Amino acid sequence: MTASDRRRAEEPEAPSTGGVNRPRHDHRFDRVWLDAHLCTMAPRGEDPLGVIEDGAIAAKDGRIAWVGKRSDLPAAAEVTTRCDGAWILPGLIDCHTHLVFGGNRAREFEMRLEGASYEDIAKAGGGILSTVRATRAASEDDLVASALPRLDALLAEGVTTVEVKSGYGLDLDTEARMLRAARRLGQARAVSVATSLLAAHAVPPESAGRAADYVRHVADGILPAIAAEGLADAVDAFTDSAIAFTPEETARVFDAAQRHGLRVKLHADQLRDDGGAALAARYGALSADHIEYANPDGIAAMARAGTVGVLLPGAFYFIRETKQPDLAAMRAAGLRLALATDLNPGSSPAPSVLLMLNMGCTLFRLTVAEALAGVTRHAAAALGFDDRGMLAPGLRCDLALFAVSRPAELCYWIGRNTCVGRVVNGR
Ligand code: DI6
Ligand code: FE
Repeated sequence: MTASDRRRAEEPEAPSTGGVNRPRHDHRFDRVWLDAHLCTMAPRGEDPLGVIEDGAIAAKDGRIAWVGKRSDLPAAAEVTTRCDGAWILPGLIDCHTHLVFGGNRAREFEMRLEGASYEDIAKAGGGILSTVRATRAASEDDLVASALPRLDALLAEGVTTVEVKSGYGLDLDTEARMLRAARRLGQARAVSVATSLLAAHAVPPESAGRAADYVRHVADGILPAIAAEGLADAVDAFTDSAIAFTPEETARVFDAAQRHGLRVKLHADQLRDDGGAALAARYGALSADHIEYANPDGIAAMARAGTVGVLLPGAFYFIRETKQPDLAAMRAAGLRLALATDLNPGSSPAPSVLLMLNMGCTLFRLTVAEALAGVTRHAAAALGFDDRGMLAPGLRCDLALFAVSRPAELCYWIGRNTCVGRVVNGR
Protein backbone atom coordinates (compact mmCIF):
# COMPACT_ATOMS: atom_id res chain seq x y z
CA MET A 1 0.00 0.00 0.00
CA THR A 2 1.43 3.40 -0.86
CA ALA A 3 1.52 6.14 1.74
CA SER A 4 -1.33 8.01 0.11
CA ASP A 5 -3.41 4.84 -0.13
CA ARG A 6 -2.78 4.24 3.51
CA ARG A 7 -3.83 7.77 4.45
CA ARG A 8 -7.01 7.34 2.48
CA ALA A 9 -7.60 3.87 3.83
CA GLU A 10 -7.04 4.65 7.45
CA GLU A 11 -9.43 7.53 7.87
CA PRO A 12 -11.43 6.82 10.99
CA GLU A 13 -15.04 5.98 10.32
CA ALA A 14 -17.45 8.81 11.00
CA PRO A 15 -18.77 8.56 14.56
CA SER A 16 -21.66 6.19 14.72
CA THR A 17 -25.09 7.73 15.01
CA GLY A 18 -26.54 4.47 16.17
CA GLY A 19 -28.69 4.17 13.03
CA VAL A 20 -30.03 0.74 12.24
CA ASN A 21 -27.69 0.12 9.31
CA ARG A 22 -24.52 1.34 10.95
CA PRO A 23 -22.56 -0.83 13.31
CA ARG A 24 -21.69 0.99 16.54
CA HIS A 25 -18.09 1.33 17.66
CA ASP A 26 -17.48 -0.78 20.66
CA HIS A 27 -14.48 -1.99 22.54
CA ARG A 28 -14.41 -5.41 20.97
CA PHE A 29 -12.21 -4.29 18.04
CA ASP A 30 -9.51 -1.67 17.67
CA ARG A 31 -9.13 -2.11 13.91
CA VAL A 32 -10.99 -3.66 10.98
CA TRP A 33 -10.03 -4.43 7.37
CA LEU A 34 -12.79 -4.21 4.76
CA ASP A 35 -13.24 -4.47 0.98
CA ALA A 36 -11.10 -7.57 0.89
CA HIS A 37 -11.31 -11.23 0.02
CA LEU A 38 -9.87 -13.61 2.57
CA CYS A 39 -7.80 -16.69 2.02
CA THR A 40 -8.00 -17.83 5.64
CA MET A 41 -5.96 -21.05 5.12
CA ALA A 42 -8.33 -22.63 7.66
CA PRO A 43 -9.73 -25.50 5.56
CA ARG A 44 -13.53 -25.56 5.43
CA GLY A 45 -15.32 -28.56 3.95
CA GLU A 46 -14.19 -29.00 0.37
CA ASP A 47 -12.21 -25.74 0.35
CA PRO A 48 -8.60 -26.16 1.55
CA LEU A 49 -7.99 -22.40 1.30
CA GLY A 50 -10.92 -21.39 3.49
CA VAL A 51 -11.87 -18.59 1.10
CA ILE A 52 -14.28 -15.86 2.22
CA GLU A 53 -15.14 -13.44 -0.56
CA ASP A 54 -16.23 -9.93 0.46
CA GLY A 55 -14.81 -10.57 3.89
CA ALA A 56 -13.69 -8.55 6.87
CA ILE A 57 -11.18 -9.04 9.65
CA ALA A 58 -11.21 -7.32 13.02
CA ALA A 59 -8.33 -7.14 15.48
CA LYS A 60 -8.03 -6.39 19.17
CA ASP A 61 -4.74 -6.02 21.03
CA GLY A 62 -2.71 -7.58 18.23
CA ARG A 63 -4.90 -10.66 17.89
CA ILE A 64 -7.53 -11.50 15.33
CA ALA A 65 -10.87 -10.93 17.05
CA TRP A 66 -13.28 -11.69 14.23
CA VAL A 67 -13.18 -13.10 10.65
CA GLY A 68 -16.12 -13.46 8.31
CA LYS A 69 -18.35 -11.98 5.64
CA ARG A 70 -18.31 -8.23 5.70
CA SER A 71 -22.11 -8.23 5.82
CA ASP A 72 -21.94 -10.13 9.13
CA LEU A 73 -19.38 -7.84 10.80
CA PRO A 74 -20.92 -7.19 14.23
CA ALA A 75 -19.28 -3.86 15.09
CA ALA A 76 -17.10 -1.05 13.75
CA ALA A 77 -13.71 -0.04 15.09
CA GLU A 78 -11.78 3.15 15.55
CA VAL A 79 -9.55 2.47 12.53
CA THR A 80 -10.92 1.02 9.32
CA THR A 81 -8.64 -0.01 6.47
CA ARG A 82 -10.27 -0.35 3.07
CA CYS A 83 -8.34 -2.83 0.99
CA ASP A 84 -9.56 -2.09 -2.56
CA GLY A 85 -10.51 -5.70 -3.21
CA ALA A 86 -7.11 -7.09 -2.20
CA TRP A 87 -6.77 -10.70 -1.08
CA ILE A 88 -5.68 -11.07 2.54
CA LEU A 89 -3.69 -14.11 3.66
CA PRO A 90 -2.10 -14.91 6.98
CA GLY A 91 1.32 -13.21 7.06
CA LEU A 92 3.72 -15.43 5.12
CA ILE A 93 6.20 -17.57 7.05
CA ASP A 94 9.64 -18.46 5.67
CA CYS A 95 10.46 -21.44 7.91
CA HIS A 96 13.99 -22.23 6.62
CA THR A 97 16.63 -19.58 5.93
CA HIS A 98 20.33 -18.98 6.41
CA LEU A 99 19.67 -15.25 6.18
CA VAL A 100 22.70 -14.18 8.24
CA PHE A 101 26.11 -14.75 6.63
CA GLY A 102 29.25 -12.91 5.54
CA GLY A 103 30.17 -12.25 1.90
CA ASN A 104 28.58 -14.06 -1.00
CA ARG A 105 29.53 -16.74 -3.50
CA ALA A 106 29.01 -14.94 -6.82
CA ARG A 107 32.65 -15.53 -7.81
CA GLU A 108 32.23 -19.26 -7.22
CA PHE A 109 29.07 -19.22 -9.34
CA GLU A 110 30.99 -17.49 -12.12
CA MET A 111 33.83 -20.03 -11.89
CA ARG A 112 31.41 -22.91 -12.23
CA LEU A 113 29.94 -21.35 -15.35
CA GLU A 114 33.47 -21.03 -16.71
CA GLY A 115 33.89 -24.77 -16.27
CA ALA A 116 35.56 -25.06 -12.85
CA SER A 117 34.79 -28.23 -10.93
CA TYR A 118 33.80 -28.34 -7.27
CA GLU A 119 37.33 -29.52 -6.53
CA ASP A 120 38.85 -26.51 -8.33
CA ILE A 121 36.57 -24.28 -6.30
CA ALA A 122 37.43 -25.98 -3.02
CA LYS A 123 41.15 -25.60 -3.85
CA ALA A 124 40.58 -21.92 -4.52
CA GLY A 125 39.09 -21.68 -1.01
CA GLY A 126 35.47 -21.71 -2.17
CA GLY A 127 32.37 -23.56 -1.04
CA ILE A 128 30.75 -23.41 2.36
CA LEU A 129 34.11 -22.82 4.09
CA SER A 130 34.58 -19.56 2.19
CA THR A 131 31.34 -18.36 3.78
CA VAL A 132 32.61 -19.57 7.15
CA ARG A 133 35.75 -17.45 6.68
CA ALA A 134 33.76 -14.38 5.68
CA THR A 135 31.31 -14.86 8.56
CA ARG A 136 34.05 -15.32 11.16
CA ALA A 137 35.62 -12.06 9.92
CA ALA A 138 32.33 -10.13 10.22
CA SER A 139 31.25 -8.21 13.32
CA GLU A 140 27.73 -8.50 14.69
CA ASP A 141 26.96 -5.09 13.17
CA ASP A 142 28.32 -6.25 9.79
CA LEU A 143 26.13 -9.36 9.92
CA VAL A 144 23.01 -7.33 10.75
CA ALA A 145 23.77 -4.75 8.04
CA SER A 146 24.34 -7.32 5.30
CA ALA A 147 21.26 -9.35 6.27
CA LEU A 148 18.83 -6.41 6.40
CA PRO A 149 18.42 -5.93 2.61
CA ARG A 150 17.73 -9.64 2.23
CA LEU A 151 15.24 -9.52 5.09
CA ASP A 152 13.61 -6.44 3.56
CA ALA A 153 13.12 -8.32 0.29
CA LEU A 154 11.21 -11.01 2.18
CA LEU A 155 9.15 -8.49 4.14
CA ALA A 156 8.20 -6.65 0.95
CA GLU A 157 6.47 -9.86 -0.15
CA GLY A 158 4.35 -10.16 2.98
CA VAL A 159 6.58 -12.27 5.23
CA THR A 160 5.81 -11.70 8.92
CA THR A 161 7.74 -14.61 10.46
CA VAL A 162 11.17 -15.82 9.41
CA GLU A 163 13.42 -18.57 10.71
CA VAL A 164 17.17 -17.84 10.73
CA LYS A 165 19.90 -20.44 11.23
CA SER A 166 23.47 -20.15 12.36
CA GLY A 167 25.93 -22.59 10.80
CA TYR A 168 28.60 -20.44 9.16
CA GLY A 169 30.55 -19.94 12.37
CA LEU A 170 31.27 -23.50 13.45
CA ASP A 171 32.84 -22.14 16.64
CA LEU A 172 31.04 -20.87 19.73
CA ASP A 173 31.88 -17.19 19.27
CA THR A 174 30.73 -16.95 15.68
CA GLU A 175 27.65 -19.18 16.08
CA ALA A 176 26.58 -16.98 19.00
CA ARG A 177 27.31 -13.81 17.02
CA MET A 178 25.16 -15.04 14.11
CA LEU A 179 22.27 -15.83 16.44
CA ARG A 180 22.55 -12.47 18.21
CA ALA A 181 22.50 -10.79 14.81
CA ALA A 182 19.39 -12.81 13.94
CA ARG A 183 17.66 -11.72 17.16
CA ARG A 184 18.57 -8.10 16.38
CA LEU A 185 16.89 -8.37 12.98
CA GLY A 186 13.64 -8.99 14.83
CA GLN A 187 14.14 -5.73 16.74
CA ALA A 188 15.20 -3.72 13.68
CA ARG A 189 12.09 -4.69 11.69
CA ALA A 190 8.47 -5.60 12.39
CA VAL A 191 8.89 -9.36 11.98
CA SER A 192 9.04 -12.41 14.24
CA VAL A 193 12.41 -14.16 14.07
CA ALA A 194 12.80 -17.80 15.12
CA THR A 195 16.41 -18.91 15.51
CA SER A 196 17.98 -22.33 15.00
CA LEU A 197 21.47 -23.38 16.07
CA LEU A 198 23.07 -25.17 13.10
CA ALA A 199 26.56 -25.71 14.51
CA ALA A 200 26.42 -29.21 12.95
CA HIS A 201 26.33 -27.79 9.41
CA ALA A 202 29.86 -28.74 8.34
CA VAL A 203 33.12 -29.82 9.92
CA PRO A 204 35.18 -26.66 10.53
CA PRO A 205 38.63 -26.48 8.89
CA GLU A 206 40.46 -26.72 12.22
CA SER A 207 38.71 -30.08 12.86
CA ALA A 208 39.23 -31.49 9.35
CA GLY A 209 39.31 -35.28 9.50
CA ARG A 210 38.05 -35.23 13.12
CA ALA A 211 34.29 -34.96 12.73
CA ALA A 212 33.65 -36.98 15.91
CA ASP A 213 35.68 -34.51 17.99
CA TYR A 214 33.76 -31.59 16.55
CA VAL A 215 30.42 -33.28 17.20
CA ARG A 216 31.44 -33.81 20.84
CA HIS A 217 32.32 -30.09 21.05
CA VAL A 218 28.93 -29.14 19.57
CA ALA A 219 27.06 -31.41 22.00
CA ASP A 220 29.06 -30.57 25.15
CA GLY A 221 30.36 -27.06 24.46
CA ILE A 222 28.57 -24.98 21.83
CA LEU A 223 25.00 -26.20 22.36
CA PRO A 224 24.90 -25.86 26.16
CA ALA A 225 26.38 -22.34 25.96
CA ILE A 226 23.89 -21.24 23.29
CA ALA A 227 21.01 -22.77 25.26
CA ALA A 228 22.16 -21.01 28.46
CA GLU A 229 22.06 -17.67 26.68
CA GLY A 230 18.63 -18.42 25.18
CA LEU A 231 19.93 -17.68 21.69
CA ALA A 232 18.30 -20.63 19.89
CA ASP A 233 14.66 -21.63 19.61
CA ALA A 234 15.58 -24.97 18.00
CA VAL A 235 18.58 -27.08 16.97
CA ASP A 236 19.23 -28.06 13.36
CA ALA A 237 21.84 -30.34 11.77
CA PHE A 238 22.92 -31.41 8.31
CA THR A 239 22.88 -35.18 7.95
CA ASP A 240 24.85 -36.26 4.89
CA SER A 241 27.12 -39.26 5.14
CA ALA A 242 29.46 -37.92 2.43
CA ILE A 243 29.86 -34.19 3.08
CA ALA A 244 28.44 -33.45 6.54
CA PHE A 245 27.42 -35.62 9.53
CA THR A 246 26.36 -39.27 9.74
CA PRO A 247 23.04 -40.21 11.34
CA GLU A 248 24.95 -41.41 14.43
CA GLU A 249 26.79 -38.08 14.77
CA THR A 250 23.53 -36.22 14.25
CA ALA A 251 21.88 -38.30 16.99
CA ARG A 252 24.56 -37.15 19.43
CA VAL A 253 23.71 -33.51 18.68
CA PHE A 254 19.97 -34.22 18.98
CA ASP A 255 20.45 -35.99 22.33
CA ALA A 256 22.20 -32.86 23.61
CA ALA A 257 19.38 -30.66 22.26
CA GLN A 258 16.84 -32.76 24.12
CA ARG A 259 18.86 -32.56 27.34
CA HIS A 260 18.55 -28.77 27.02
CA GLY A 261 14.84 -28.83 26.18
CA LEU A 262 15.25 -27.70 22.57
CA ARG A 263 13.20 -29.10 19.67
CA VAL A 264 15.13 -30.31 16.63
CA LYS A 265 14.96 -29.93 12.83
CA LEU A 266 17.06 -31.64 10.19
CA HIS A 267 18.59 -31.02 6.76
CA ALA A 268 17.72 -34.52 5.60
CA ASP A 269 18.17 -36.66 2.50
CA GLN A 270 19.06 -33.69 0.28
CA LEU A 271 21.71 -35.39 -1.86
CA ARG A 272 21.26 -39.07 -1.01
CA ASP A 273 19.09 -41.26 1.20
CA ASP A 274 20.82 -41.36 4.56
CA GLY A 275 17.71 -42.35 6.50
CA GLY A 276 17.38 -38.71 7.58
CA ALA A 277 13.59 -38.68 7.43
CA ALA A 278 13.31 -41.66 9.83
CA LEU A 279 15.96 -40.13 12.11
CA ALA A 280 14.03 -36.85 12.30
CA ALA A 281 10.82 -38.75 13.08
CA ARG A 282 12.56 -40.75 15.82
CA TYR A 283 13.45 -37.48 17.59
CA GLY A 284 9.99 -35.97 17.09
CA ALA A 285 11.61 -33.25 14.97
CA LEU A 286 9.60 -30.17 14.12
CA SER A 287 10.63 -30.66 10.49
CA ALA A 288 12.85 -32.53 8.08
CA ASP A 289 13.92 -30.30 5.23
CA HIS A 290 14.92 -30.89 1.57
CA ILE A 291 13.95 -34.64 1.62
CA GLU A 292 14.28 -35.15 -2.14
CA TYR A 293 15.83 -38.58 -1.47
CA ALA A 294 13.69 -39.53 1.54
CA ASN A 295 12.20 -43.03 1.18
CA PRO A 296 8.50 -43.87 1.67
CA ASP A 297 9.05 -45.55 5.06
CA GLY A 298 10.86 -42.48 6.37
CA ILE A 299 8.13 -40.25 4.97
CA ALA A 300 5.43 -42.32 6.68
CA ALA A 301 7.39 -42.20 9.96
CA MET A 302 7.57 -38.40 9.69
CA ALA A 303 3.82 -38.16 9.18
CA ARG A 304 3.18 -40.38 12.23
CA ALA A 305 5.55 -38.29 14.36
CA GLY A 306 3.95 -35.00 13.26
CA THR A 307 7.24 -33.92 11.66
CA VAL A 308 6.61 -31.40 8.86
CA GLY A 309 8.31 -31.95 5.49
CA VAL A 310 9.92 -28.71 4.27
CA LEU A 311 10.47 -28.52 0.51
CA LEU A 312 13.19 -26.16 -0.74
CA PRO A 313 12.81 -25.74 -4.50
CA GLY A 314 15.33 -22.87 -4.65
CA ALA A 315 18.19 -25.22 -3.71
CA PHE A 316 16.82 -27.94 -6.01
CA TYR A 317 16.89 -25.42 -8.86
CA PHE A 318 20.22 -23.76 -8.11
CA ILE A 319 22.27 -26.95 -7.74
CA ARG A 320 20.39 -28.44 -10.70
CA GLU A 321 19.15 -31.42 -8.72
CA THR A 322 17.08 -33.85 -10.76
CA LYS A 323 15.67 -36.17 -8.07
CA GLN A 324 12.14 -35.02 -7.27
CA PRO A 325 10.79 -35.35 -3.74
CA ASP A 326 8.40 -38.33 -3.62
CA LEU A 327 5.23 -36.29 -3.52
CA ALA A 328 3.02 -39.32 -4.09
CA ALA A 329 4.38 -40.98 -0.95
CA MET A 330 4.11 -37.70 0.96
CA ARG A 331 0.46 -37.25 -0.02
CA ALA A 332 -0.36 -40.90 0.68
CA ALA A 333 1.13 -40.56 4.17
CA GLY A 334 -0.76 -37.33 4.84
CA LEU A 335 2.54 -35.54 5.49
CA ARG A 336 2.18 -31.82 6.16
CA LEU A 337 4.37 -29.96 3.65
CA ALA A 338 5.95 -26.53 4.05
CA LEU A 339 7.80 -24.54 1.43
CA ALA A 340 10.71 -22.19 2.18
CA THR A 341 13.50 -20.22 0.53
CA ASP A 342 16.57 -21.91 2.15
CA LEU A 343 18.02 -18.43 1.50
CA ASN A 344 21.80 -19.00 1.65
CA PRO A 345 24.86 -17.97 -0.36
CA GLY A 346 25.80 -21.43 -1.62
CA SER A 347 22.73 -23.30 -2.82
CA SER A 348 19.78 -20.87 -2.78
CA PRO A 349 20.59 -17.15 -3.11
CA ALA A 350 16.86 -16.45 -3.37
CA PRO A 351 15.23 -13.94 -1.01
CA SER A 352 11.72 -14.60 -2.36
CA VAL A 353 8.93 -16.69 -0.89
CA LEU A 354 6.71 -15.85 -3.85
CA LEU A 355 9.30 -17.32 -6.20
CA MET A 356 9.27 -20.48 -4.06
CA LEU A 357 5.49 -20.68 -4.47
CA ASN A 358 5.97 -20.72 -8.22
CA MET A 359 8.90 -23.14 -8.09
CA GLY A 360 7.08 -25.48 -5.70
CA CYS A 361 4.24 -25.71 -8.20
CA THR A 362 6.35 -25.74 -11.36
CA LEU A 363 9.25 -27.95 -10.29
CA PHE A 364 7.51 -30.22 -7.75
CA ARG A 365 3.91 -30.04 -9.04
CA LEU A 366 2.43 -28.89 -5.75
CA THR A 367 -1.16 -27.69 -6.02
CA VAL A 368 -1.92 -24.04 -5.25
CA ALA A 369 -3.53 -25.09 -1.96
CA GLU A 370 -0.49 -27.18 -0.98
CA ALA A 371 1.93 -24.39 -1.88
CA LEU A 372 -0.01 -21.74 0.06
CA ALA A 373 -0.37 -24.01 3.11
CA GLY A 374 3.40 -24.44 2.82
CA VAL A 375 4.12 -20.78 3.49
CA THR A 376 1.38 -20.31 6.11
CA ARG A 377 -0.22 -23.06 8.22
CA HIS A 378 2.36 -25.77 7.71
CA ALA A 379 5.30 -23.36 7.90
CA ALA A 380 3.99 -22.32 11.33
CA ALA A 381 3.92 -25.99 12.36
CA ALA A 382 7.50 -26.44 11.09
CA LEU A 383 8.53 -23.79 13.65
CA GLY A 384 6.32 -25.10 16.46
CA PHE A 385 3.99 -22.08 16.38
CA ASP A 386 0.29 -22.66 17.04
CA ASP A 387 -0.57 -18.95 17.23
CA ARG A 388 -0.26 -18.08 13.51
CA GLY A 389 -0.52 -19.38 9.95
CA MET A 390 -4.30 -18.98 9.55
CA LEU A 391 -6.85 -16.20 9.74
CA ALA A 392 -8.85 -17.27 12.77
CA PRO A 393 -10.00 -15.61 15.99
CA GLY A 394 -7.42 -15.76 18.77
CA LEU A 395 -4.41 -16.02 16.47
CA ARG A 396 -1.83 -13.25 15.98
CA CYS A 397 -3.07 -10.56 13.63
CA ASP A 398 -0.26 -11.02 11.09
CA LEU A 399 -1.61 -10.33 7.61
CA ALA A 400 -0.31 -10.13 4.05
CA LEU A 401 -2.34 -8.22 1.43
CA PHE A 402 -2.02 -8.91 -2.29
CA ALA A 403 -3.43 -7.17 -5.36
CA VAL A 404 -4.38 -10.36 -7.18
CA SER A 405 -7.55 -11.66 -8.82
CA ARG A 406 -7.47 -15.05 -7.10
CA PRO A 407 -5.12 -16.95 -4.76
CA ALA A 408 -3.62 -18.95 -7.65
CA GLU A 409 -2.05 -15.73 -8.90
CA LEU A 410 0.33 -15.84 -5.93
CA CYS A 411 1.85 -19.01 -7.38
CA TYR A 412 1.57 -18.00 -11.01
CA TRP A 413 3.85 -14.98 -11.43
CA ILE A 414 7.59 -15.54 -11.73
CA GLY A 415 9.45 -12.75 -9.99
CA ARG A 416 6.56 -10.34 -9.68
CA ASN A 417 5.70 -8.99 -6.25
CA THR A 418 1.95 -8.39 -5.87
CA CYS A 419 2.12 -7.66 -2.14
CA VAL A 420 0.45 -4.33 -1.27
CA GLY A 421 0.41 -4.44 2.52
CA ARG A 422 1.63 -6.21 5.60
CA VAL A 423 0.28 -6.18 9.12
CA VAL A 424 2.27 -7.47 12.10
CA ASN A 425 0.60 -7.92 15.44
CA GLY A 426 -2.39 -5.87 14.35
CA ARG A 427 -0.34 -2.90 13.11
N1 DI6 B 1 22.20 -27.64 2.52
C1 DI6 B 1 22.26 -26.64 1.65
O1 DI6 B 1 21.74 -26.65 0.57
C2 DI6 B 1 23.00 -25.54 2.24
N2 DI6 B 1 23.30 -26.03 3.53
C3 DI6 B 1 22.83 -27.26 3.64
O2 DI6 B 1 22.95 -27.93 4.65
C4 DI6 B 1 24.23 -25.12 1.51
C5 DI6 B 1 24.98 -24.11 2.29
C6 DI6 B 1 26.12 -23.49 1.52
O3 DI6 B 1 26.57 -24.01 0.50
O4 DI6 B 1 26.57 -22.42 1.97
FE1 FE C 1 19.33 -25.02 4.53
